[in-house]
Amino acid sequence: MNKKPEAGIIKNPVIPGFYSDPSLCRDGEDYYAVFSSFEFFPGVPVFHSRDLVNWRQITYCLSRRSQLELKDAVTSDGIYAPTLRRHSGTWYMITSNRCSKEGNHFYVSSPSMSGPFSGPVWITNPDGSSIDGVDPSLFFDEDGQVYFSCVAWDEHGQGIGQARVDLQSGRLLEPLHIVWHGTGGTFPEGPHTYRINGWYYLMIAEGGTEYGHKVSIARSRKIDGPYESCPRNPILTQNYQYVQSGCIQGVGHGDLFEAHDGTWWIIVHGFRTSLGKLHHLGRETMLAPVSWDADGWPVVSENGWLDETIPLHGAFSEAVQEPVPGFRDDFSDSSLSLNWNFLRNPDLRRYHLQASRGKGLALTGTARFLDQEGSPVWLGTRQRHFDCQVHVNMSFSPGEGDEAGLTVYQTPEHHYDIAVTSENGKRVCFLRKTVGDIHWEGARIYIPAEEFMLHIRASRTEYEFSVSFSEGDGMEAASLGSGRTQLLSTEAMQYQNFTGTYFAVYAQSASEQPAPALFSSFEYCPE
Ligand code: 6LW
Repeated sequence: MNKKPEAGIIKNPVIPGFYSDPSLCRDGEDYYAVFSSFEFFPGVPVFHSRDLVNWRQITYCLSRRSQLELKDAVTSDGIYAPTLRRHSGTWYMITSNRCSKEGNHFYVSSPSMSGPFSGPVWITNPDGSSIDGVDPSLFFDEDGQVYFSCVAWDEHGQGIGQARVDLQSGRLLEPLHIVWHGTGGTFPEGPHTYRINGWYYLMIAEGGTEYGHKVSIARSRKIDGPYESCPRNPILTQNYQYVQSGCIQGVGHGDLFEAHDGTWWIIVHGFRTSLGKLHHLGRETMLAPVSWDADGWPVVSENGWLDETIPLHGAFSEAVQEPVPGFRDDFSDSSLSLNWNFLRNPDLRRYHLQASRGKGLALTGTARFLDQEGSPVWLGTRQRHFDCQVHVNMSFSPGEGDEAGLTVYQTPEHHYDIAVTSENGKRVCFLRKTVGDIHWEGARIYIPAEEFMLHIRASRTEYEFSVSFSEGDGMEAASLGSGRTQLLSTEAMQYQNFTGTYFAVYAQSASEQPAPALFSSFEYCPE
């Protein structure tokens, strides 16, 4: 049970679930934040808040295929680390599409954060060639110059590249040159430049996005440096030697900002461990207060740590952080709510909203299976709470080779599915677990009813799967088995994994004429 929220407290994460690489920009008392979205579509979710602790999604920056081509995105490819900035009444969101053939870094813009955002403007070298690296950022200087920065390399290794850019054309006005290599931690990345009290501050992430991730900062009187490292670097990190289940780890990649009341804050990502050193919900967004020491260096949370509970202050001291709610969808709207994502660019002919008497979602499977990349017929929502339940109402009369159901999905190699299919002419349901190259299938349960419900109950350590249907005058319920959260954790993956678990409905079929599966409702309930 959720306890009654207390006023004046930040409970981290402020944006739970897979919302990583946060960047924040303010317009008066309105705060907007954007996040990485990798191979999921639409891309770059936008959240809004007026009190820093209650955040609600308002749109996506990238909602058209012409802005976001993900055809060639492998797992954890696609859209990396965005930066959000506002200049002369226009919002700019700059990011990288790691799998695009058109370029790498690009920005989209809009006069309103509700969008729609423009088509992509690709950032290029002065000779028009594409710029490698990740984590692009924009900085609008007081003299009207605009600076682009991102991860770059020179003979000393990885560092932060910077160059003036002509925003209209996206062309750099000079070659990218490294202005800081960081403090010596691995992977200096995630740069953001700020002009504060006559200094240029360059804040970066270091240490890699895992245990030992950190935030470091340097400053210079001149934008091109030389940059002097803060003597207290890193200004934020967790001590990973003392990992306890549930504690926050991997803190880094942030954005610093001054609130409308003159208080300072940092937004970063980190993750909550489920069991020992394991996390499966992805990197989540955290908030911490910032003060300035006598030498003009920022101090995060007084101790350079990110605590789970931190007092709010300034204009926010009375704010009450409400628990993140669940949702129920009966798919009766003509468009999908912001809760939903596709895997890469969907073939919308396979998804029918309002499919039965103005409600329900009908999915028609293809031969693209969940174990493959590409775009399986899949509609997912992020798991945002360790303890939660998912209930799906479904009707399905599968032919041989047709399958549909509900999955807890991390990657093509790591997912647990409740599969409904036809075997020997009978509708059956079973649990399938895919973990790396291990495939396990549970006992078949015969489902006599055309309409039935699939259920997942999640805890920190376990997912439990079951099916229920009406039988005669009563309800039958059968357990299908359980799966460990551990084996869907980022740490269990063979390849780099930047995302978090989703709950998704799906359909797949080996048949030429697949039968559609109707999902009449989907419910996500935090416990
Ligand atoms: C991103 C990098 C990082 O490009 O992870 O934690 C990478 N930081 O800055 C993917 O999110």
